[in-house]
Amino acid sequence: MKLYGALLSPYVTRVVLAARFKGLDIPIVPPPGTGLKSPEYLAINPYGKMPALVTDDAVIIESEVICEFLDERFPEKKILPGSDVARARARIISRAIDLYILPALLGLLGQMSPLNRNEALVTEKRAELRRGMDGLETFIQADPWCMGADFTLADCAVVPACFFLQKFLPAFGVMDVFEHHPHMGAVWDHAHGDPMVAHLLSEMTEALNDFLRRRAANG
Ligand SMILES: N[C@@H](CCC(=O)N[C@@H](CS)C(=O)NCC(=O)O)C(=O)O
Repeated sequence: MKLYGALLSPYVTRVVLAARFKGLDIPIVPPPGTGLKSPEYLAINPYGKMPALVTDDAVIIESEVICEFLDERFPEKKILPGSDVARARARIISRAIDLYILPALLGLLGQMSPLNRNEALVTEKRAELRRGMDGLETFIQADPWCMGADFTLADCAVVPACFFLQKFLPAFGVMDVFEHHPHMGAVWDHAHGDPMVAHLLSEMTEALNDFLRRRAANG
């Protein structure tokens, strides 16, 4: 198996967390050719997005679908909880990250520089993000993980989102990112004490610093 992608994507790192939790060592490889929109990669994922998982018998795209696929194919250590209601709630959290958090956050990424910022867009995206986080807060148990004692699909989605919230919101004057969302903040704090998750967070920090260094060097 291999996973096309990079650690700077919250969608890719969702899958990496799921795979590592399950004890799967899946190499992460960059898209072939000139990148995500190369003919070679579009033949793998026609949407030209990462991640894409390639196995001996299939190509699976969409991070949440990949996580669920891995959980079914390698069921020894599950990332989906045992009861139908708990599974639905874990999926709600994961879906809410995709629908109500990451689009707003990614919308803000283009507005990082205060010099040429579209303030109306920033206000709109921040309000969208606030609504997304308010909703998510009602589903996260933070006891200590999103769904309680066990690390699940929900944490695989929430932890990378927290990483990027924490890295980018201060640029918009939000210093205490989880001030109004203590459950999300508690999961984020707990994540740092988990060796497997903490290791990925340090890899993500390294990848982000590397990206920022290269961007600065290229002007
Ligand atoms: N719904 C997709 C979203 C994947 C996605 O948007 N990935 C971004 C990287 S963070 C990407 O590949 N963007 C490139 C593009 O949209 O052109 C998933 O969950 O896998």
